[in-house]
Amino acid sequence: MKKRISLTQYLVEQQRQHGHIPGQLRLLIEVVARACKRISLSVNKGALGDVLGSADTENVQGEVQKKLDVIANEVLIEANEWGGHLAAMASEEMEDIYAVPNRFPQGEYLLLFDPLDGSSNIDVNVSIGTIFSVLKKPETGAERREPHTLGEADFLQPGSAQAAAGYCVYGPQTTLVLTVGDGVAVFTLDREQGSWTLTQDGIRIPDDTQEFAINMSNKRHWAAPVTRYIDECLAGRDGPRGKDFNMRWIASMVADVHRILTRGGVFLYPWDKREPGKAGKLRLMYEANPMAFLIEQAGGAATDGRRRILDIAPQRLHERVSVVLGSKNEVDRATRYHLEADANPSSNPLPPLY
Ligand code: P6P
Repeated sequence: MKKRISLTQYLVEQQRQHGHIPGQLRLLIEVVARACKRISLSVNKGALGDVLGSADTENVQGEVQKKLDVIANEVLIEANEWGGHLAAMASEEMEDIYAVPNRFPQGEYLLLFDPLDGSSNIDVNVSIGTIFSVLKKPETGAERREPHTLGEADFLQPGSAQAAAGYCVYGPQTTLVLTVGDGVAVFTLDREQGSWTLTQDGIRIPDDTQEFAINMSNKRHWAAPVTRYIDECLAGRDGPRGKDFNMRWIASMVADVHRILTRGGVFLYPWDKREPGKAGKLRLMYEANPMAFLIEQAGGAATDGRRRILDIAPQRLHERVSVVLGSKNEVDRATRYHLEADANPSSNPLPPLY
């Protein structure tokens, strides 16, 4: 019987080998993992737990919240606010940052999350998930004189500054996927033990793929480089790509990204003409950045069609971004098509660089 390694043992051994996981970060990751276990219990109850349907409230994005969106957000806040590892949190479901209350000790980290991504799939029993990103609280000279009042600006760090990132997929299995900057590891929830068990480590995404993920119903709204890239995939072996492609679209980013981490592929959620002032649908800070960190740590690539996602300097906490991520050679090709179109603006009025 192969010895199973727990999440805690993995984190301790990673710290011994690479020194990337100080005590507060290890505690943070373990607390988030415990919160995901708690969320999984609510998700798995479904109709038996009165957790389906709408909460009849709206979030900062103007989206109607599902009951489970609100539950997952509360679970993450309550689990993380008292431990002394965090200074503040930010969530897709909350307009402003949540500073750790004064009655608790402040820690060195900032936690950002989409508590329940893909919630349109909740009521139809399709995989959904929690996405999280960890940043260091910025050092400020003021801290030496008086406690620094944390604000949104403290969160506005590029994705390359992340100390850790991960997601939990609530699907046929409940899996936690994590990186602290030394590769990508997968933990499966052992419901009998109630523990996270390492089931994959050192994930590698193939550089090439024959599978793309995009919401095809938006095709008429895309910019030309996206249309060019997808049309070539659809042309198959008789077209310029010389091979057939398959398509998958789960409409849960965590599920689509998990498939890509597991077997390769390319995921696109690009800018489109419906709302020209909006860079894309997905949020930079707590969707694109953590997923880009994971994808790059697994040997893949992630851009906004032009720039490396992790290099983007955020301007607002809830800002949106176009996303092209997955198998490196496909992301490079789609990105090249955008840059070629930029070089010939007459060929296609592209969105301004955000
Ligand atoms: P569409 C879920 O709402 C989400 O934010 C991502 O998880 C997912 O990839 C995308 O939106 C799905 O968008 O337009 O297909 O419903």
